[in-house]
Amino acid sequence: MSWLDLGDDDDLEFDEADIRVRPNPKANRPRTKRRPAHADAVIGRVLGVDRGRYTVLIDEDGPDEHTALATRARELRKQPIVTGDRARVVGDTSGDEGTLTRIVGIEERTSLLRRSADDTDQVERVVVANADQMLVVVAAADPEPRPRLVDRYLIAALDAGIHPLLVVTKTDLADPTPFLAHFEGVDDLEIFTSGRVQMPLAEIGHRLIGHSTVFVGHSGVGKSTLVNALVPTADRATGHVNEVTGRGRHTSSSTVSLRYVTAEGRGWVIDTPGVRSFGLGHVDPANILRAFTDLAVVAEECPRGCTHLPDAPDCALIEAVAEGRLGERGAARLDSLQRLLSTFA
Ligand SMILES: Nc1nc2c(ncn2[C@@H]2O[C@H](COP(=O)(O)OP(=O)(O)O)[C@@H](O)[C@H]2O)c(=O)[nH]1
Ligand SMILES: [Mg+2]
Repeated sequence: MSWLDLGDDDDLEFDEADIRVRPNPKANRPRTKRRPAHADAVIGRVLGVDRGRYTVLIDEDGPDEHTALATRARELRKQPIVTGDRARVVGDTSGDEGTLTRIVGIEERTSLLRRSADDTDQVERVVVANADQMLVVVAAADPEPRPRLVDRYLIAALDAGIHPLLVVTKTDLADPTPFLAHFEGVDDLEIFTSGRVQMPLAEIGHRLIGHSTVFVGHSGVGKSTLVNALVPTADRATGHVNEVTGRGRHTSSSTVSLRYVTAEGRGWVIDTPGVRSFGLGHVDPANILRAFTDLAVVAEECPRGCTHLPDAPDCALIEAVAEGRLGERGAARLDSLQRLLSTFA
């Protein structure tokens, strides 16, 4: 493997590949680090990380734009550096073969997408930095769509201040309508559908311009297939889902930033490996209800401090469902919400 190869390492599971850090007491705020005295440092965008080596884009949009391979300075200790970070690098930033530059710090982040292994686990894993959009990718079939996993992504996005979008792939295999009914009441959620012969590339592409969009979703849903169609030079590995383990084989296991370019403008696309779970142990429970915009409106009538759990007295949500005002879908949505909330109770 060449130095500049970001490498799709098939053996590396995402859970091992990404970075563990201590819980962040200021849960919603991206962390800042003191700025070391490296006056000669230049800023590079971290495009990807592979076994302790970072590929950084130097002189972004400038006349000398190029990538360089970087290592991290020891003084950074365990501070996570992830795809999307704006790194301060020193030393040989030429990117010439055999050179290695050094990351000495990270610029303040505008956002930080995190997840935990499960909802009770406070140890968080950093997925991507500085994204302002999240494209949640879910397949109409193969693998079966899981509304609750999508709920989780939406919550994580809202919690991180990232605008979510949803695309349902593999509509050639199954009708996405029953699955989409789950999200009917969610305000402002733009939804795309995509199939083998008809991918909404222009529509999704239009949304990518001027943004940094992280593609998330279960392994095998078609994230990398979409990325390859949007960014023809991407060459991301795509593959099949193992029927037994549900894990992708020969699929992309690293998180990589790729540039989306059209005559209309440009943006950044971040392809991530699939995860089976997306724990919300780091999320402020108050942000969970926010992801259920349809229910949040009704919950305004709840008593102060209402838990919305099945035993909550005078809960406006429970009453509305009991009176049939929210329909079957509303009942299912409340069930989803309660399952999520109960893990935090
Ligand atoms: N039938 C069908 N298969 C698809 C579609 N999109 C992707 N696939 C297939 O699904 C498998 C997994 O795709 P991949 O892009 O690797 O998924 P990822 O793990 O989310 O990146 C590959 O075999 C793709 O060819 C689609 O719209 N329809
Ligand atoms: Mg992939």
